[in-house]
Formats: sequence, C-alpha cells, structure tokens
Amino acid sequence: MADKTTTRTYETPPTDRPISDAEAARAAGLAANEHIKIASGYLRGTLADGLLKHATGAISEDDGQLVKFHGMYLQDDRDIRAERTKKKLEKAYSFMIRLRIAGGVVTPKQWLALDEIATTYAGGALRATTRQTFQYHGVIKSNLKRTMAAIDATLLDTIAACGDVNRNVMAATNPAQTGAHKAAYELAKDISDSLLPKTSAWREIWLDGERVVGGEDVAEVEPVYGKTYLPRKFKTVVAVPPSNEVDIFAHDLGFIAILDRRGKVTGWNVTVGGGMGMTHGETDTFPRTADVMCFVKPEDALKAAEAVMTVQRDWGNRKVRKNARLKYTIERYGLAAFRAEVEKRVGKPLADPKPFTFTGNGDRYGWTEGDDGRHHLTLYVASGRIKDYPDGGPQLLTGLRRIAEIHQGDFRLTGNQNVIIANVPAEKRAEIEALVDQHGMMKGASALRRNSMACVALPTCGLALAESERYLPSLMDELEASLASHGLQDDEITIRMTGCPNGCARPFIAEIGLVGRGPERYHLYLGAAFDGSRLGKLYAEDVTAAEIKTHLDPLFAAYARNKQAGERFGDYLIRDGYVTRTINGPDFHDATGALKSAA
Ligand code: SRM
Ligand code: SF4
Repeated sequence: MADKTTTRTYETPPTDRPISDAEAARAAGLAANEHIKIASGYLRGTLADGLLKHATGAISEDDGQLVKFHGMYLQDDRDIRAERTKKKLEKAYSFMIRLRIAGGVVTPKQWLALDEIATTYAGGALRATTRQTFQYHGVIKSNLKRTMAAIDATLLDTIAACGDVNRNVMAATNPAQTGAHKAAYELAKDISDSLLPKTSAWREIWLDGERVVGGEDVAEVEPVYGKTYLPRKFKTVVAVPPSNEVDIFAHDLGFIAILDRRGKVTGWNVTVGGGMGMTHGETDTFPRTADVMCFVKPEDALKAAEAVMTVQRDWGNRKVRKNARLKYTIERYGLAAFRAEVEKRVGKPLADPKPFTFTGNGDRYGWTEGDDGRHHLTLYVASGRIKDYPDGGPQLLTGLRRIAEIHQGDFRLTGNQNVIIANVPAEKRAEIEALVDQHGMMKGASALRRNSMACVALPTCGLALAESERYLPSLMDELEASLASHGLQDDEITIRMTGCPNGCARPFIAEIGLVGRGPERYHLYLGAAFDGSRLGKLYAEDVTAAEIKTHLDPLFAAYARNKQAGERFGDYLIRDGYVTRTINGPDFHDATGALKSAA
C-alpha cells in the first residue's frame, strides 16, 4: 500500500471539543444529525411516544435517526412500494433489528431463542451479516417491544449495533482456535464493553426500565461520548494472522495480533482509517484501506482503542456528514498528527508496527481441529440468510435448530456471513455431521461461491440501487460455468456484490467487485488483493447484468493461460496490464482503470 501521508499538506487539527449545545451547534453550521443527537436527551427523542402511535407503522424522521443507536432501522418493502403508493396506502413499514454480538459467539441456548424470535416475529429467517452478527428483517412496529424483550431474555442486546458509536466489535473466528484467537476474542469483548454508550435510554424505551434519577450530567451519563456521540459510525476489529477473515483494512480501527515463536500474543499492531462507503460521482468520497499505525503491548490495547476513538470524536468532521468517517479525518490531518494525538492520550510514545503476513480474507470451510483437540465445522451460508430454502434447498434454520438442541460447544458467526459449529468434542462429530447431511447444509459450493458475498439490498434496504443478495446466486451459476470451461473451477477468487457504493459486502477489496449503479447495472472493479489489503480499480462502468459474464470470461481465459505459480487473479490482472494498481485514499478515483480490455 502506498503511504499517501508523507507528501501532502494537512490542516491543523482542532483543539476544542465537539459542541453539545443546540444554539452553538446551529451557529457552527453542524450537520443535521448533530442537532438530532443534542436534542435527543441521550438517545431518547420521542421514541417512547412514537411507539404508541398505532395509526402508522412508522416513526418520526428524527426518531428514525435515533433508533439506529438502539440497533434498528425503519424500512419498507420496496417490492410493493409503487403498488401501495398507487393505492394511496402507507408504505409497508417494518423494522430491521441488528444484534450486538462481540466476536460473533452464540451459545446453543441463545441460538434456540434467536431462532424462536425469527420464527415468531421476523418471517422465519436469521440474517448473518458481514460483521459477525444477526439481523432480523420485517419486524412490525406493534411487535417491536415484544421482540426486544425476547432478545433481552437471551442476554444479548442491540445497543450500539448501529448509529454514531463504536459498533459490534469483530474478532478472528478461525476455527483452529489457538490461544491467540482466545486473546483476540477477549480484546474484542473488552473493547465492546468499555466503549458501549452508557445512557439508560435502551432499557427505558424497550423494556420499560426506570429512568435513572438525576442522570443529566454529561460526565455521569456519557463520560466518553458526551451528548453528540461520534461524528459517524465507528467500526473495530481484531485479527489473528495469517487469516484476515475480519477484513481489517476496511475498518476504522483494528488490532493485528503479533505472536512470538510459541504463538503467544506479544502485542497488537494498531490499524486506523479503513472504510468502504462512497457516493457515485462524488470524488471527495472514496473507499480507503486502513494504515498500520503503531504497535501496542497487550496492557495498552484498550487505552489505545479509546484514544483512537476519542481523537476521532474530537477531530472528525461534524459539518459534512459524508466526510465524517475516520478515514477522512486521517486524510485531512495526516497520519503523523493523528498518531501523535493518540500517543498523547495513551500517555506514552507507541512503538512502530511489527511485521505480519496475511494470506487471505475468506473462511476455511469444513472440519478443522483446534489446539485443544476440539473440532469446528464451518458451513457456507449463501449471503448469510439462515432459513429453510424451498425446492430441495438447504434446511438451514431447522438443521441448525436440531444441532443447537444437542450441541455442547458454541456457534461462531464469521465476517463472511458464514456459521461455524464450534468446539465440538470428538465423540459428537458424527452426530453433528449426520444432521448437517440430513438437512442438506453442506451441498457442494464451488470455490468461487465459497469466496462470494452479497449485501442485503432489495427489497429491504432503503439505499439499494440494484439487486444484490437475490441476484448473486444466478450470476454464480453463470460464472461457475465460465470458470469451469477454462479449468479454473477450483481456483479461489474473491467476488463480492453490493446494491450501492456504500460497500456493505466490502466489494472494493474483492478481486471481483460489483457495485450497483441502477436497476440491473453495476460498476465492475478488478485488481484487489486476495488478502484484502489493496483496493480494486474501476474496470468497466454501468455493466448490465447480462454483460458481466461477457467482461469476465476473456479475463478468466487469459488468467488460465498466463498465470504464474500461485499467482492470484487480482495480482495477475495488474501484472498483465488489465488494470492499474490502485493507490490508496482519494486517488482511488484516478481515471486510469481499464488499461486494456480482454473482451
Ligand atoms: Fe452497511 C448502511 C446493511 C456492513 C457500509 N448497511 C446500511 C443499511 C443500514 C442501509 C441504511 O442505512 O438504510 C443496510 C441495511 C440493509 C438491510 O436491509 O438489512 C446495511 N451493512 C449492512 C449489512 C447487513 C450487509 C450484509 O449484507 O451483511 C452489514 C451489517 C454489518 C453489521 O452487522 O454491523 C453491513 N456496511 C457494512 C460494511 C462492511 C463492514 O463494516 O465490514 C460497510 C463498509 C465498511 C464501512 O463502514 O465503510 C458498510 N452501510 C455502509 C454505509 C456507508 C458508510 C460510509 O462510511 O459511507 C451505509 C450508509 C450510511 O452509513 O450512510 C450503510
Ligand atoms: Fe444497502 Fe448499499 Fe449496504 Fe447493499 S451496500 S445493504 S444496497 S446500503
């Protein structure tokens, strides 16, 4: 990755703290969401009253922003939006609910309860996300409180799963389960707990909890976040090389385990400033891979996490929301100034990063055995949608329920939308395997499909410009045939699709990235690194669904003919001049994408 931070002139960082008074905020020209946060009384707004308004399935616009901090989005069924508008009916509103599950660990008892909630309130599906948690879709307003009470009974919650806060913290789930993986999980959990908003609004609104008396003093209510929380969402992950399954370069903050010769964690490299989201046609927005900033000892990791987050709290752009993520803060003030401020807040200079190597950002499928002799089975779940598929498809919901009924270990969600049946004692392996077979859960998925991801998109996502999850399976059928015709059926190539450039399935760091532009039209990005450390380049614009295969087939043919031993598809396309190597940061938009076409 090129370091763009050495040759640029940067702005002087601010010295004041964020404004938390409504009048001053208006005078300072802060973004609308800042006003909503200030006026919300620590995320309460008028949510409690809004839930009692039975004439509508929606909530007010401002509450729609606040409810995200509670782990929810107001959505509507876009498949029937036009028809309802024609009939002058309100949109078919419902809520998406996202859980907070640090490190993606779920016990069998919790699994059974989450399954029951899905069956009762959310159309019989659990949706494993690209950030190691579950979402429910289609929960109607009148069922919201019942659903939240049921979630609370599982000892999980939805606090800070969305909103301008530190969100669900991801951790390496590699089933090899070494001591380093345990350390990664512990760190993820500690960060998740310590950076959790402290307001009691969640319990009050959803569980009719008592309002804590006197709690208006900022220092008492939200000592770290204050009234305005963060300028924008903030995402943290913990990785254990050589696997980059958490896609560390796509996140605001990351920790990479540095191991000694015996595999013990000696400390963590800290990464900052990754992110995927951008807007088509707005070149001041761009995806960016994170910088590897420094190394911290285990005892300093939590402090470093808080320091990075609070510098972003104080330096992040609160006027222009589209430029508010940490990646833009670092592009604005420079990595050196950012690191110096983090060191100041940690209270000591931090060491330079240590060497590390990642080999890929996908999951390892099938059975593996951990250091402690326990077994782990990684199952491929198409786009994370856990349900019973019709027409002889996998019975994932029922099958995993049956497994949860007898399983003595736990379940792990991966950052690639898959599920691991983890910590299986040797004597239980055959029984679990029989249930997996019986419910058609391991029906062979090709190498390409196993390395694919699609975001939710239509019909629930309000921002989708094109199909994604519903379209990917048929595209896979076509591309699998194309790959097989060139003898590439066993080649691992990462492919990811999203319905818009927000990048929820991290398409810009997949070797083949397809990003929705409009109905049945996608931008095609190529040349990203297999380990997720390099962004792809725009290769073809506005490709229709029918044209995707036409573009890729000749490239597959050229790759099959010319690849060197062990050479990855993304690397090959750069070496042979099909795309230029992407430089990180704003230069992502350089118009030098397709150098030559194979079509
Ligand atoms: Fe995302 C917004 C779904 C991971 C970048 N994302 C949305 C919303 C909530 C749409 C909205 O704002 O109305 C989508 C809900 C769709 C639905 O119906 O469920 C949505 N994002 C998802 C999930 C479910 C995709 C999936 O198929 O699994 C993922 C949930 C993760 C989780 O459990 O927390 C999801 N979103 C991501 C990722 C990947 C990641 O973090 O590793 C990214 C790119 C990384 C990043 O943050 O830069 C991502 N989502 C966005 C953005 C763009 C943010 C930006 O900085 O520009 C938005 C839009 C926004 O925030 O304004 C967005
Ligand atoms: Fe929606 Fe876009 Fe995210 Fe896909 S990438 S879920 S379309 S916001």
